[in-house]
Amino acid sequence: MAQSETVRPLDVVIVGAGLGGLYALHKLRGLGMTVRVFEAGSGIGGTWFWNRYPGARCDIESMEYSYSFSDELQQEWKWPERYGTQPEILRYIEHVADRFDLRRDIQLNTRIAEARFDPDANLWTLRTAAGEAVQARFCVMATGNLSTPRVPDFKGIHDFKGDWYHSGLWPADGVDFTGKRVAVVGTGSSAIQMIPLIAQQASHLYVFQRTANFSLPAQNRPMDRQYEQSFKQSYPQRRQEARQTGFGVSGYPVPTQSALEVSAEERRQKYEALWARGGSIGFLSCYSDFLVNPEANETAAEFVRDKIRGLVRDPAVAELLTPRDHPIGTKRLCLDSGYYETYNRDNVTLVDARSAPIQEITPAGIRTSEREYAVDAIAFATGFDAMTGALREIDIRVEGGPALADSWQGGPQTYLGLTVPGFPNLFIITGPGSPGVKSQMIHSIEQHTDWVADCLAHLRDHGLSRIEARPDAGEEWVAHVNEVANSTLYPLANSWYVGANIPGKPRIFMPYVAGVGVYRQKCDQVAAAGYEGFELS
Ligand code: N01
Repeated sequence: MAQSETVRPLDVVIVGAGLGGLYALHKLRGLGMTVRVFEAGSGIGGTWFWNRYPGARCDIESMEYSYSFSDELQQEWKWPERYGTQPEILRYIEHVADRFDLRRDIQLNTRIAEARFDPDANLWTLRTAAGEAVQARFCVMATGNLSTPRVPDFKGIHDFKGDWYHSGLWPADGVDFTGKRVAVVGTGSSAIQMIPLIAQQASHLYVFQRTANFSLPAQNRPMDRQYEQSFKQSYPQRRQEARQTGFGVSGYPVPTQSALEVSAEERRQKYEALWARGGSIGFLSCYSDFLVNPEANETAAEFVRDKIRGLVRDPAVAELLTPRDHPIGTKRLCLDSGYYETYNRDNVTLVDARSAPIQEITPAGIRTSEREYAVDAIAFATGFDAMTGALREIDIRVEGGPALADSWQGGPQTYLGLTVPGFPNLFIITGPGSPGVKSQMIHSIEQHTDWVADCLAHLRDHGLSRIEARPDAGEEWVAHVNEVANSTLYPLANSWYVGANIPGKPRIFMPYVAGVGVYRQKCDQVAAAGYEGFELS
């Protein structure tokens, strides 16, 4: 049900019905605002709707990776495992939508193609790909950071006689690889999760690895009910604690000790304990200089390399799987369940796509510069046009002005990662320039949305209808984001954080990595100072 332009404008239009869009709908509706959500997919859930590949699972523990806004919700929901699987998280999201009666304001199967701001009327008009229009005073982009899947532009892909898939566009009914010769292209988080499971079905699995990645054991297990109960009892303190951390996860305070202050034996014991505990946040939060000092970082990198050598029987395969081109943690750390051990199977071959790159897809399979691999199916786990892809796909502009995509040619320009100078009344949830992707996402979604809601309530209470980030505030913020990133090891990695996986994308480190606690303080200070850095009218 789209509105015609003559219908009374909404207060807020939200693009995207993932975890971000759903919470924004709930929160803004709670302020008495008229809100409508447009979602391209045929169902809600965003990331968890699209990424249905085998083994898809969250890498943050379920007890943390959940909404905190309703204590009833977090008390009543029962997570069956330590880490949520894709179907389980989607079931949770569906439950939230029903429990808070969200569906009546969500329009599915509707891709937003265009957003125009009329500076005289202070109104956004959004147009769907089907040409319908809706008007709203404010627009919230909850379009996600990993929502524009990227299949490399391989020659011959359309002539491939078998079936091919992308991890982020996986068929809802699943894929049966039993008895098939399968290729997985990529060795990022998605590939590392799907490879052990596909290996169990395929007659032969070829993994095309261009860059070896660090992966840590998830140590997944059924939920310990006593642990769950004690977690639920301490939720208020846990959530509060998470807000002051680096990554938005409780139990991992900002570290103060240097890795180089302690003996090699003490470090090794700590890394062993973290390995046994499972998860990535423990490593990322273990020492103050882990992500800052190459020497400190190398101690952990070498520990993990040793583990790889211990897990993979064939020394040549182990060597190929050993990452050496980036400090550990500067690319998203992968979590796995039996990833390295999978290479001990007779039906699995690791293909070095660095020394012999993929040249083309043939009707029968994949040809590298060395030889052709005949396969029946290809799973591309080749990532996303991250952080800016979904926003750039929408033609967003102020009437008569440049498109957002054009004004971001040199990299995303935001103020606080929440707003864009030159684009009034537009908000982004977990956007570039915010800590979103470097945090427990639901934590950041809630913090960003709460900030936006407070801002809209402030405007309403003061009889204002427009907010716009000042250009100088945006420039200072982007410089600050870069300065913080450049004081760390993050920019050394060719990651999607710097857009390295998209040819031609400017190399800018996009997330804000001062930690969610510091970021929250900055956002709160801006609001407390009467929305410093913004023009309000
Ligand atoms: O994508 P990626 P992803 N030839 O960009 C390779 C989140 N996530 O979908 O490194 C050969 O990390 C590419 O190689 P290289 C998480 O934040 C979370 O796996 O560019 N290979 C790389 O190996 C994650 O970081 C979870 O040399 C090519 C891979 O494809 C983010 O999503 C699970 C190639 C892409 O890796 C993205 O992860 C899944 C080519 N032409 C995802 N082009 C959890 O919560 C690309 N590659 C656990």
